[in-house]
Amino acid sequence: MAIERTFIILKPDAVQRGLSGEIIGRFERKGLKIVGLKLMSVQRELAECHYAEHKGKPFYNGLVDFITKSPVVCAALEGPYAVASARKLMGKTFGNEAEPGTIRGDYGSSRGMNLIHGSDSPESAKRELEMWFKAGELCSYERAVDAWTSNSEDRG
Ligand code: DAT
Ligand code: MG
Repeated sequence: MAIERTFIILKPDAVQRGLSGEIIGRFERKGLKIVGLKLMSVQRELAECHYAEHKGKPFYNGLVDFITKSPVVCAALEGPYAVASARKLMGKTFGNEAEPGTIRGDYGSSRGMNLIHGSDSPESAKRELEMWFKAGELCSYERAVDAWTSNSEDRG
C-alpha cells in the first residue's frame, strides 16, 4: 500500500519566523493531503518520548529545550509514498548542508534550528501519529483532486 500517512512538526523557529503557511503550502502543492493539523505547546515529557532514540547524545537536551520553547504546528499528511516524499521536500538534516529547493535548504543554515521534523519510515510515522494526535483529530476524506495526484499503480 503506497498511500501512506506521515507526521510533520513545524518547529518553533518555523512558527516564530512566520513560515508555517509557506511550508505547509509546499506539501499541499506536492499533492499531499492534510488529514490533521494543530498548533500546540509541547510538554517536555512528549518531547522526550518523541526524541527517545537520541537520548544520551550530546545534542539531546538542547533539542528537547528547543522544541518545548515555543509553540509548534503538527501536521498529518497523506498521499502516495508520503513518508519518503515529505523527507525529500524537507532536505538533509542540517540547514547548512540541505540542498536549495528543499525546505531546510531554502530557509535556514542552522544545524539545530532546522525548521521541521518529518517521520523517517512508515513505522515511525505510525508511532508518532499515535503519540501526537488523538484518534478523533485525524480526518479521512476524499478530494476530487485525489484522482489526479495518484492512480491505481500508486495505491498498490
Ligand atoms: P532528522 O530531523 O533529519 O530526522 P535526526 O533524527 O538525526 O534528524 O535528528 C533529530 C534532530 O536532532 C535534528 O532535526 C536536529 C537535531 N540534531 C541531530 N544531530 C545533531 C547534531 N549533531 N547537532 C545538533 N543537533 C542535531
Ligand atoms: Mg529523525
